[in-house]
Amino acid sequence: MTEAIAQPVHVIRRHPEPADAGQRWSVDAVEALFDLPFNDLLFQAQRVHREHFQANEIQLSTLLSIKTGGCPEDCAYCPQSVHYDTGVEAGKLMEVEAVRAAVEAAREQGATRFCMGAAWRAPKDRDVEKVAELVRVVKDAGLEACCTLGMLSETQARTLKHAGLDYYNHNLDTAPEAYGRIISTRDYQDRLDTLEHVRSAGMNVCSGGIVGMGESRRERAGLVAQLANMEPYPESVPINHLVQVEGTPLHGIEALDPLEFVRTIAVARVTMPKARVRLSAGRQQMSDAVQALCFLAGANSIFYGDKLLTTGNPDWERDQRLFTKLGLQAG
Ligand code: SAM
Ligand code: DTB
Ligand code: SF4
Repeated sequence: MTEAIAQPVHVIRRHPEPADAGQRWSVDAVEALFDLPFNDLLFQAQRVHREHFQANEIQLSTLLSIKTGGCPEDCAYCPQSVHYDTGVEAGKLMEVEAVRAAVEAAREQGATRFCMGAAWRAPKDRDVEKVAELVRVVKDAGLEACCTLGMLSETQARTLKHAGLDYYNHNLDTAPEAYGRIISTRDYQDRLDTLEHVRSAGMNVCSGGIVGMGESRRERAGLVAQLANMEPYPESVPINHLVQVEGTPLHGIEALDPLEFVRTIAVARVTMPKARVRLSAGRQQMSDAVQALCFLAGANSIFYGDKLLTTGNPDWERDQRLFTKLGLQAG
């Protein structure tokens, strides 16, 4: 028997040990989780998952792009940036009644959270006032409300909280050392500042990243360590698989091994035991088997509905069939 196999599954500890260091994960410790034998990692993740959640329950969030395209940022993965020719047309902020109809449809299909995304670098104050009205529409329908609008000031975060916004999504996207290869128009600290404003306004934080952008395993570990070391770590952690869109700089790069994606989910689950880990973008390109492994690895939330922001997502019939096959229940 090799030494790696002989090790018990619980040998990976938080580092440095112990005292108040309980909340900190070194990149080395996170990378060591990634390096575990696959079965040991999944066993550990599944055990952590069952300690904190109903094993077969999954949370459903529906996305709506309320303001599409024309974004001045240069995020190399994104079809909505003005820097790339992807065929996505720039639109205006959606009207209240059209949003209300989408919220109703999502509720009828079983979603419990409605997430509104806008292709802004940062909203203007008058944009935030209009979005606050949309948040009230979501809350009146009895759903949890989430927004992702770009960078927020402290005042803007308070305005959205006051309107009833439950979650704000703002992703770190990748590890600090990989970030400069992906985005040049804002820096990592800007993202951390927005998350701080969201937190201090009293909202739940939704923050995660994208994998499959050509990053190394060490960099994936770096992203997870950044998230897990936030105090407190995010309530909701979307793990996106890059959707390669023609016209973006990342189109055509080598695809990530699906099992490495599953490992990323498992490592997020182990390091952030109480977070909702969301199997986010990329499901349309994934087999049922890979998605099943992601759920086994501790993912317990998905985007539900046939569209993400500008790209496709499995339609609800396909998802309902998957839930039936796996015995998963919406919660
Ligand atoms: N414009 C705002 C911002 O970037 O903060 C909010 C909307 S932006 C589209 C939200 C997130 O979607 C990004 O941070 C990124 O993580 C994710 N995303 C965008 N394009 C993607 C793609 N092609 N594949 C996977 N995730 C993507
Ligand atoms: C998140 O982490 N992923 C979602 C949501 N938050 C806003 C967005 C995925 C976008 C995928 C590409 C597109 O559809 O444009
Ligand atoms: Fe703009 Fe957001 Fe896309 Fe970046 S991810 S280009 S900020 S819409």
